[in-house]
Amino acid sequence: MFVVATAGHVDHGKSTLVRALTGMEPDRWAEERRRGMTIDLGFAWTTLPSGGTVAFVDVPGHERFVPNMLAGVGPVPAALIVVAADEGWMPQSAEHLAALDALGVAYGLLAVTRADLADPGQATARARAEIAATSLGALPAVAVSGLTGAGLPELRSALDRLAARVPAPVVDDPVRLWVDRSFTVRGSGTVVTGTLGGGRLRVGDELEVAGGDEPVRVRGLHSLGEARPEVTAVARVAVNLRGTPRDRLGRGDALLTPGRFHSTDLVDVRLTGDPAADLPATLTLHVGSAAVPVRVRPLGPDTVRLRLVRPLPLLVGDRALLRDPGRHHVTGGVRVLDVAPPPLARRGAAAARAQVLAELNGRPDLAGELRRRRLVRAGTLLRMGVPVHTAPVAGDWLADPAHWQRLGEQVTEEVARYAREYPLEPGMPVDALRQRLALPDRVLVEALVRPPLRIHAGRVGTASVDALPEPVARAVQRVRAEYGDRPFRAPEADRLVDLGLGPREIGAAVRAGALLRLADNVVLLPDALDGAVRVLAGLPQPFTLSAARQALDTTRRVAVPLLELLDRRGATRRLPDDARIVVT
Ligand SMILES: Nc1nc2c(ncn2[C@@H]2O[C@H](COP(=O)(O)OP(=O)(O)OP(=O)(O)O)[C@@H](O)[C@H]2O)c(=O)[nH]1
Ligand SMILES: [Mg+2]
Repeated sequence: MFVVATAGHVDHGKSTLVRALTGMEPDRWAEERRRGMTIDLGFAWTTLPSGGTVAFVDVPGHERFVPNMLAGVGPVPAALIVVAADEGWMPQSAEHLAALDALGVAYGLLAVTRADLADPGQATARARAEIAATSLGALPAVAVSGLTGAGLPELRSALDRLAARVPAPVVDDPVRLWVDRSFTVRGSGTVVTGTLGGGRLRVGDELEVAGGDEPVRVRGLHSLGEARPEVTAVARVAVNLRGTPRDRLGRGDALLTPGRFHSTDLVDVRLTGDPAADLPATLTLHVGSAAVPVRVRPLGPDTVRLRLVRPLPLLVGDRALLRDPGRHHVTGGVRVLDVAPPPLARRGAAAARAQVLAELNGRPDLAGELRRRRLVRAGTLLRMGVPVHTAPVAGDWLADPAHWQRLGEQVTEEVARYAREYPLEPGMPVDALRQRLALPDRVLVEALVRPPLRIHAGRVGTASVDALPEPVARAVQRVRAEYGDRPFRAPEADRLVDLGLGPREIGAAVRAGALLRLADNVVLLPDALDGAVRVLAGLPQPFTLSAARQALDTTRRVAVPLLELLDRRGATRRLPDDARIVVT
């Protein structure tokens, strides 16, 4: 289906033309028919000579109803610009064209109506000149009369040619259906309508409502007045929703593919067209069928930050427009550059941000996003509209390659520094390392630890036992063989010498997590700590040093530093009378 929105000044014959082409009444309301004026959007469709279908979104031309007009054209990729031969170019001809230009609409057709009342030549020439300067470029023009029907066959053929030029939508895209109308049908519940610009909808689909937290389910679909099991973009569609309260949804809301959009109230954008130097501080942002007041903070020469009064599901690259409702004036177009911009708290942050934005063009750019965000979840980028085609470094985390390499180097440095500061400990706790590197997720630490580093019992050590120099590994094995059944007896100093375990060898074994150093020349096997806690927990609490020594079957030389280490680890607590308890 080809969807086209009308545009043009009040009374120039838009609805008459749609009626003449389709035989349907676009002015749905009695008040519209009584006043002979379109107030809100109208919908009609017909078959073209090629056999294809064209659906019209007919908009009001009166200046008071420009917001309604914008809700209609927002999601529509093509425009039928209507100018009356007898009246020529008028203020809302210009304002509607400015809106189409701001939204970047690139496909259109000019219909010069009421050609039975005046020669269409002058109106055509002026309109074509005005339009040529916009995103629509040079447009084909057809002179018509809605009254006599003159020119309608030519217009139908021109619509066919236009439909053939409009690029095919991406049907795998996630759905973002901007609601332009909602009503209730007795017995069926809530129905919303909109122009489906990409993706497909099926009966039974689960969708999200932007800003809502409960999913909704598609109970039925209609397109062109018929029930359908599935509707593929581009299409006008009516969606019957299950379990949705009637007043929950209205114009400006959006139905979304779950998990694919993130609603944001802060965006950095580029102004398109001729941005005024003195932009008002508050304007209305029109995007899709939504209209939301925004506060404008200028950043660079053509970039601003917008704070929305209510969040919208926006993507990088979205086109939107800013309008000054007080002055009835389209201020300009915007292209969304960033939907999750950093706060500007520090001095100079705004100027630095302006420099970053100067480099952005609104085309989703994975490498650039990674460079700026350094670490980001794949799902977060997807919800910004940035396609992800690189493998995550851990979990669903993506990393800027240079940053990731720096982090890897920092891991080595931090673990070595920790080993120097706490030589008695078998490595740096993973969480301490995570905090030190300010990493948001533990899986990132785990992915950054590479041989010869390894994680053992929640700590990152500089080497594994296997990586110990051969003589040291052998000496550790012998300690294990000799002391395995007396885990709290430490080898005496001369026995350590016999085993070849001098201070350097012990240091290496400790860093590898193969030995636990309690004091100079006092080492135990690393699992002794847990064993000691188990034994001590079996004592009547609190217990004295002497009771602990006996229970552990060891000497003061081991018991004193062992208990002190357990105190530091929080496994035991020393009471004022020097007795201790096991902390459970
Ligand atoms: N003679 C003549 N009259 C026309 C033609 N097209 C529209 N009209 C008349 O012009 C008036 C306005 O037509 P509409 O179709 O309502 O105009 P519109 O552009 O839809 O107006 P809004 O929706 O209010 O912006 C009506 O009285 C129509 O009968 C035409 O081709 N020839
Ligand atoms: Mg009308």
